[in-house]
Amino acid sequence: HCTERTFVAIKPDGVHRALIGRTIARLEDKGYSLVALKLLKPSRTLAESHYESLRSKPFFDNLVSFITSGPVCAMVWEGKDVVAQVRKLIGNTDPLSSAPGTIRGDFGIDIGRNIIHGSDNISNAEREIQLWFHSEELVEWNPNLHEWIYE
Ligand code: YYY
Ligand code: MG
Repeated sequence: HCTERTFVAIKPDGVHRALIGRTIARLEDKGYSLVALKLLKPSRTLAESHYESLRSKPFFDNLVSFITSGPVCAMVWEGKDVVAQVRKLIGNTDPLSSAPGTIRGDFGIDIGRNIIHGSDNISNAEREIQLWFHSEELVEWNPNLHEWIYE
């Protein structure tokens, strides 16, 4: 089966607002499988490397302070087209533009409190998974539902 993987993180606002369960349910409902999961307070080094491409942006320091305030629920999800599909389920970066039915469209208002992160392409997904997880933390398993989700 397809083993494309993506990195997803429920940010501190999503954790404080008790949205972990509902967020996970949406990805499970779609048919994706969880490969790894942990709750942590990310270090500044981790948060800065995670968002390194945004280092020059005016919102970078606020973003890093916010993410390091924790807790963050870090996850790896697996399945066909999971990187692009999770981005669709999450919705546009600014909740003003994210469609109702998406996680950010349904649960967020401000861009700096948009609940959840999902990798934006396959190579960033690989980079972020390596950054947040040790390889032993990634669990290989074959969900029994697969024959009913994939043709
Ligand atoms: O990938 P995504 O999270 O949708 O957006 P990015 O452009 O990678 O920005 C990461 C993160 O930064 C975004 O989720 C919120 C925050 N941010 C912000 O606070 N203000 C902006 N103008 C743009 C992004
Ligand atoms: Mg991004």
